[in-house]
Amino acid sequence: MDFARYDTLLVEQDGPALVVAVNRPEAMNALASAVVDDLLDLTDRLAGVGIDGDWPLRGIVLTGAGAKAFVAGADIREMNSMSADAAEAYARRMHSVTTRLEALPVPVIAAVNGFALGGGCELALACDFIYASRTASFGQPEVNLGLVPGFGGSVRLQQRVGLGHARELIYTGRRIDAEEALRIGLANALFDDADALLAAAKATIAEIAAKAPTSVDNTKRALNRINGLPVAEGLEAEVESFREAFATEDSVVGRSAFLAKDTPTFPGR
Ligand code: CO8
Repeated sequence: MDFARYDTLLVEQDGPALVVAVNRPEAMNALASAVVDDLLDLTDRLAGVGIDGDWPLRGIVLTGAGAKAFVAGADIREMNSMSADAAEAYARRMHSVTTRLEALPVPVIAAVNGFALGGGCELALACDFIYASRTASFGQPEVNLGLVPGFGGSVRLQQRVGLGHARELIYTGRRIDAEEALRIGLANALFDDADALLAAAKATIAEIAAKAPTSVDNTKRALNRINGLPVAEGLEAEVESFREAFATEDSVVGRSAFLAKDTPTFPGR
């Protein structure tokens, strides 16, 4: 697949991982419309690849180019001349990007290597989980601009860190450092520098690449669907996903390999 077409993204395949970096370091990788367009195009094309696609894609690492920022939010310069209608359209387009990331059949890891603010924090939250460098910082600073989270933060931040922490972050606009992000469960793990961060994210994708592709796809869909459901409905959804897993060749291969004391080679079907 040709990834050279993007002006605002750097896309590089590395084994089973696709590393995608938002590439506007001069503007702290802010999400100008051109970035949103490129992310929409990329996520649309990736949706068509799937686990049986053109290459054995097993995970995506989303990061920011340069030494300072993951993504410092929506592009404030561009937003400054937007009407409310244009702002709504902008937010809806970003919602499409984030829901497409969640719908991909492979995990997406946010590798947060600097500022993840506003829409940047919201983009990271749409990834399956977040790894961060020790210099990363996070926040929802919309209150400083007379705005509110518009790229999914009102929903996903409380799901990730609980309502209390989400309220505090959104009402104060406070920036928190990587240690605090780790403490409240926003980041899963911290790494000493950007290189170690990327290496860890790729290593996790390589670890997942050895597992049954259909299990990972199935679980990702199930976890997203079950999130926030009442227990009884969640259990029902889990039963459906468990039943679906049983109908896969991967599950036949996995169970047989265990009983034969073999290492399974999963077909991804
Ligand atoms: N948009 C546009 N340009 C930006 C942004 C941004 N979000 N962030 C930084 N830049 C630009 C700066 O303007 C500056 O440009 P220039 O060199 O041309 O002056 C360049 O990047 C470097 O930035 P700084 O000089 O400010 O660098 P510092 O190291 O001093 O500070 C910070 C870095 C802390 C990241 C600082 O730039 C900052 O606070 N940025 C704004 C962060 C922010 O408020 N983000 C939230 C935006 S609102 C949002 O995301 C809501 C999403 C929902 C929208 C709903 C639809 C409308």
